[in-house]
Amino acid sequence: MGYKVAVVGATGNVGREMLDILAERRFPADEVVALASSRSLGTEVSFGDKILKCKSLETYDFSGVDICLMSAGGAVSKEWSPKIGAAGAVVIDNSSAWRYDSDVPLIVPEVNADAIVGFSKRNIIANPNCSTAQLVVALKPLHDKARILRVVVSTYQSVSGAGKEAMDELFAQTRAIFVSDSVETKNFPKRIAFNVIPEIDVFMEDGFTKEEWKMMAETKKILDPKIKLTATCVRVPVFIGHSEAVNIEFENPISADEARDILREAPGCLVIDKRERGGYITPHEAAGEDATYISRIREDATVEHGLVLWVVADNLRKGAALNAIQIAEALINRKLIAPKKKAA
Ligand code: 11C
Repeated sequence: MGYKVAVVGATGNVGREMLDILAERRFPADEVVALASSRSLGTEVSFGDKILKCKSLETYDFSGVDICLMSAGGAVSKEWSPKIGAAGAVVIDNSSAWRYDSDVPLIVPEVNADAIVGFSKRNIIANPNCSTAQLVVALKPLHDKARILRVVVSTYQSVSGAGKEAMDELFAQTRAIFVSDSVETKNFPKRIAFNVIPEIDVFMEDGFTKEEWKMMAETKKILDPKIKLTATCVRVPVFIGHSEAVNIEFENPISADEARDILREAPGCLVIDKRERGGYITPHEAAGEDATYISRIREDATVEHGLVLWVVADNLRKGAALNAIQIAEALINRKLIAPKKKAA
């Protein structure tokens, strides 16, 4: 007997990716249900070679659902995740609604799969922000080897992180500039085509943005509360794939060669680091892939024990949908969940 899986937010960038990945990985599901708001009732989405018609989240009976993959934003998750969890489904939530709740584990399976056991308090597990997920996959094996003290990260984040309409806006602005039409700005604070914008999510009192704060808070929760991290998050005119320039200070010595060898063996990581023209990965090459790519590994001689890396991943996959499904697989592999008996 397989699982009954509901995907909430099935018409969005991440929801569609969740359906694709469930099919690609042959997730052990007997039934997959696509759910969205009542506005999208009947909208068709693909699941492998099948087409699913979206049902309404508001009227759906979750009592037979085993796993609910949720990617419908923070407000929907705040309202619905506790109700779905109380109905007996384990909710794996992609929003920021529950990430910082001490009763909700925040999981990147390659890094802290053991923390998953804490899910039973609320029946909710949180998926991190996309820029954090790829970062901690790269940091974890280096932390195990040489203890990270401080990280300085600058991100180059694709527009798909801001949703489908933001992707359309980049396309429309690029086209408008080519045909000398007027450029409209709706989803971003400034023009994104042929530009970069150092503002993702809202500003906080200290001048950092919420995206920058999330990277700090989530790295502490997932990896180690002692790690100091400061981030500058920047939106770039790339459709899919987040890139990060990461400067790391360690307590103990670690050479670039050692780091390269460790990362080559590390789960989820793929090292492409040739130290020659084009011998690194760009987001264009990471799009559609599952790995977190690590390139440009070098020693930072300005501190006692320092390294600099370039980290790239598909933000919709490892940064969101893939990580959520890996969490579901971890629940199954650890026998923390079993399919409910379904009415005949
Ligand atoms: C972006 N990282 O690229 C954001 C999207 O907290 O899950 C994901 C926001 C989140 O805009």
